[in-house]
Amino acid sequence: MLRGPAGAWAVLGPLLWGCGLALLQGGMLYPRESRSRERKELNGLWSFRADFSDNRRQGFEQQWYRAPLRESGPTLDMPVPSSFNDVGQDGQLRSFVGWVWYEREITLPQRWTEDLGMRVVLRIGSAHYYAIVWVNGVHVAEHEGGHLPFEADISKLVQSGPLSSCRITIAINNTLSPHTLPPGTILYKTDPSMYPKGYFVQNIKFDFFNYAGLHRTVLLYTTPTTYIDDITVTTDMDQDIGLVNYQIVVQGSDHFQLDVRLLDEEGKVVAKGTGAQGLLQVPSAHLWWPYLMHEHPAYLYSLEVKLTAQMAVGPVSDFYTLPVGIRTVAITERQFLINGKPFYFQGVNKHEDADIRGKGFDWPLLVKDFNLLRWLGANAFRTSHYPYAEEVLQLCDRYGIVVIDESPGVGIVSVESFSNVSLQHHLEVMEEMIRRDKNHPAVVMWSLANEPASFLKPAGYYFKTLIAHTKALDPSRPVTFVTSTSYEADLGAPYVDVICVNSYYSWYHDYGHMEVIQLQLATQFENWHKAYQKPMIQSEYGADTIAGFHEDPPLMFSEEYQKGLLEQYHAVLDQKRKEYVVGELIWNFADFMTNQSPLRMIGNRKGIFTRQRQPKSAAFLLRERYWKLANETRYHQSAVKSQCVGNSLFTV
Ligand code: GCB
Repeated sequence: MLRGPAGAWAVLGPLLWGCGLALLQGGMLYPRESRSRERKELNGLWSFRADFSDNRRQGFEQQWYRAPLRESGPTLDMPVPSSFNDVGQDGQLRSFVGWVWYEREITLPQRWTEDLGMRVVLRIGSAHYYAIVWVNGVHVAEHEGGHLPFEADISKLVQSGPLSSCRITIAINNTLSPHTLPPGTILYKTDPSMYPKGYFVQNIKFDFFNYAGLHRTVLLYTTPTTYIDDITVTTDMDQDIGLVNYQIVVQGSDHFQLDVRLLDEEGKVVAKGTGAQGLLQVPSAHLWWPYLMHEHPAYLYSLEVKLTAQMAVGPVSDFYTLPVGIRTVAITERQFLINGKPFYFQGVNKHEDADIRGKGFDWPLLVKDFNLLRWLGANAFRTSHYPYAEEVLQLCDRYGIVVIDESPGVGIVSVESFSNVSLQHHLEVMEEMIRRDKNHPAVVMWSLANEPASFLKPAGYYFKTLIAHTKALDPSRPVTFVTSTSYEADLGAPYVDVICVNSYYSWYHDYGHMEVIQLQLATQFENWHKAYQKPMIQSEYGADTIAGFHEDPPLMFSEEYQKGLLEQYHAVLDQKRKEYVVGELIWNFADFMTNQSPLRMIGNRKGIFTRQRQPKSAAFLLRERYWKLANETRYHQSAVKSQCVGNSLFTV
């Protein structure tokens, strides 16, 4: 990828990817059922206990993992997936900082504990922030980072003797430090006239509530002991021939055979291959197009991988099927190209956030959000400010919603958070994130951070190193970070492919003066473009709005003000998108919870939908705009018509 015509990338991409792949050790394939694989979700009620002891270490001192948690003291019922903060009535638990303990007793199918040819894996989708895991009191895994999955092979443990049940204990700590992602600090308040002994608070420099707990599915899955560990797919086009490069990593044996088939949506085999790597050619390929860019967006093929190995016990097979979208991504000085055509990000920033469940994964909420996105005519979002659940990206693949996939690098504002210790962790997080998300056609760009203090001296080296590493891991996608530093002072900007800028004109300054927005925004774009000649995205803009507040003439916090502010931005975006601006992402899709502060009225209210997903007036404004934008571009026409008829949403 990167600068220059898509054609150059067609030649270099597959070769470069080969180099990148070598850097990633071990796979993190999404656990799918197949003829050789089973899965057992452990969602539901877990036992829970927060360690309120002064040093928060009583659980370790008393080894709560050695016996059922209820024997250590009183426990609560805690739903998984969910944040623990908002499900109860206890204010102290809502703002708890330290170790919490989760436990679940499960029964395993007899075969799983007896068949030594079977591998049993415990997978935790997300535990915020640091997690330690024991099975029947035996330590099996530790993981740092709240937004990416981790696994433990527990076969030996569960197959070591007759077992009727199995106890999983997970201790999770939500304490942040200057070196975690996101960073945070613990502040001890020592004035005895104001605070009790040992009083502390956690300070954060990001604008969302630090929800914690088991936020995504916890599950067990099986594979044979010789198994498909990882698959990497990159795609390209040569005329109308789709090119699918694949690389497969097998664990458990060096002697195996791999058979690969690519099936279209009708189930017809369109290409076949053998071996651990290869190039599949698909004549007259259906491309993966974004929503509203084609009458059949989001076309997905299925890559069926079959592994056969000769083991002492006889032949063993493993099967895994990966959805594959054939598409290309490239940029020029002024454009973001998908399949060689200019793509305009008309979308939103989101959060994983909702009433009661906090950041807990929830299918109804997810489906509602995707219905709203399509109702809006949005074709893209940024996973502000951390990687979202894998199921979210799967729906993006299926619906053609393009994703800027962001790491949890939010709130990097102190010199300490640019240190080598922090950089090392950030490099590892990018490895985990790319390992998990590399095969999603919807993901078209990596974002490394949001609004870091990129004017600080160490920021130049930090971002140069981080971006180089990310590109080495995945040369097939552009890389960015989202800035709010001025174009003259930003030391990381020289290294990004696309300039993403957040600005809040007439919100965080010039309060109420919407008349200055157009001048200030035009100046912002022109300065950045003159300095860098790179495509630009307005990655945030917006205004807090309390649904139901009306003021005419518009006043801040009213629905009229939000609409008015957006319209001022749109006037400039409409000029600059004809030049080098390639996208606009509203802040925010929906209202969300934050820390308490006099600047936040029960959370951030910049949503165009409320936290309960009801529209404010601005949602209708954006909807009109996005459908108009889709309508404007010629090659959109038939797509828009068919979407409109299909969804009965819009009359052309
Ligand atoms: C920003 C941040 C975002 C905040 C938003 C706001 O620049 O990137 O996390 O929530 O502004 O509303 O202040």
